[in-house]
Amino acid sequence: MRVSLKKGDALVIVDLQNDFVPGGKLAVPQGDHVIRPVNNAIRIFRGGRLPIFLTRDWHPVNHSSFEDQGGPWPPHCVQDTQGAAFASGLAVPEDAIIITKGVRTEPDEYSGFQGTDADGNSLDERLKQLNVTRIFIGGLATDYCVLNTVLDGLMRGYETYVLTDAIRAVNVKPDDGEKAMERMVQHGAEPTTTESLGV
Ligand code: VGL
Ligand code: ZN
Repeated sequence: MRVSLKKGDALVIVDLQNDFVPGGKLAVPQGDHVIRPVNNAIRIFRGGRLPIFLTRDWHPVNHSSFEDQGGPWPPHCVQDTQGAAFASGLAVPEDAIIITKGVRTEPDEYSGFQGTDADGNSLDERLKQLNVTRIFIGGLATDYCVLNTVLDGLMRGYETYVLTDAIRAVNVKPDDGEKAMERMVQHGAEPTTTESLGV
């Protein structure tokens, strides 16, 4: 089914950073496969002069989610390292709004709605300033930051679309990604693909 983009729509790309793609510290299997569809979505949103948000995981070296601090993950996305930079090949628009999260030692922040822009505005504040009512979400990882960003978006009343060709799961348990997708849909998310988008 085609989705016609219009004023009030925004693209939100979650944590598409070097450490989450193969070769990175916390590589999501096939995480690099989302770069092409995400770039496709970026091109379409740019064509429609619609806002583009990029969230990033941006941890201090002693973040509470790291194994050496008793957390579940190997150290990843440490502030100002190459691993925390946006994935090579991602077509980051100059005017993209960067939302940074996980900056404090704790707690863990899986949702883009817990992050802020360079001026300290939250994602929700920025979306409201731009009169956004529908958000289109892609990025990494399906079973963590994408899941939590989508659920928060729905809870805050945004019509929320999941770009299924532009997400991949960590799958600590093999069906985590599938279960995350089911949860998002149960809460009202609408699955679509970058190929279905047009302005
Ligand atoms: C993420 C694990 C730890 C994510 C971030 O972006 O999905 N996952 N930190
Ligand atoms: Zn993290």
